[in-house]
Amino acid sequence: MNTSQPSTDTEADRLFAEARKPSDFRFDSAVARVFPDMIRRSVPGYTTIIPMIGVIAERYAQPDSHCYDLGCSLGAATLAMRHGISFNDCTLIGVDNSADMIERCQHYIALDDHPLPVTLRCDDILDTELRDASVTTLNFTLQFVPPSKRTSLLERIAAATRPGGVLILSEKICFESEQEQATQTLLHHEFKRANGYSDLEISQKRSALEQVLVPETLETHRDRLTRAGFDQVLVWYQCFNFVSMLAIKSS
Ligand code: GEK
Repeated sequence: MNTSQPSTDTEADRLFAEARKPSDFRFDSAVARVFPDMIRRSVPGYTTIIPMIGVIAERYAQPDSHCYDLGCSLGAATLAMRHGISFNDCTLIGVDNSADMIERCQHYIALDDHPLPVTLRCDDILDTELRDASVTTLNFTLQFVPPSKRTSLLERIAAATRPGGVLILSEKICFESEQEQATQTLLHHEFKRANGYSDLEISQKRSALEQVLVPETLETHRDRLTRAGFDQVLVWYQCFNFVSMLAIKSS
């Protein structure tokens, strides 16, 4: 399975290296340019989660169904799904509302020679049409959706999912216990330092994300997924304050 993105035309992430005026984080062209380096160095477990999305897609994709990657960015999870899905009549759709991301994503998809067609939509995942789904991925995307809109999105995904289908949901989480919150945050920052980010970069990025990325507890996610219509919710991966869940609709 070759799901790695070509790294030749991506830049190192130095976006927060110099002191800058505080402003909210946006998925613009500057972020799109450095995105593979940024996410690999910032999200513990990302490089494990991506190929496992391919493994999960292989197990749960159903013939003649739709598979979605919602908030696809440059298509890393889309490509993993493409390589995992073994039915050539599946329709694979990547959705992102950042035109800069979709433009670059198109390029990566074109460089990959797998025969399963990929449709990219520059669209808001809150409005985009979802139907007849077997595998849907939200890989670190729901955290950017305003909390008040998360329940209706998950209800729409569950309603669009066939019996036996799944949602893969990866998120940065927070913790009820202040002590655990502090320890997991510290370990995440150690991970970033080990990947070459300075204290200034870590603190400026943290401020930029404060209003934009809203983490919730694992319990909140489990409850919401169950209420939305999924029958089984399990955590298949956790590294510090980053988890990936599998929500399954019974056959
Ligand atoms: C990966 N899944 O590499 N509608 C559409 N797209 C959205 C919305 C929305 N409402 N909100 C945010 N996005 C990818 C990584 S990144 C995670 C996902 C991160 C998009 C946003 O434009 C961005 O491309 C993506 O969700 C989040 O596996 O940067 O930590």
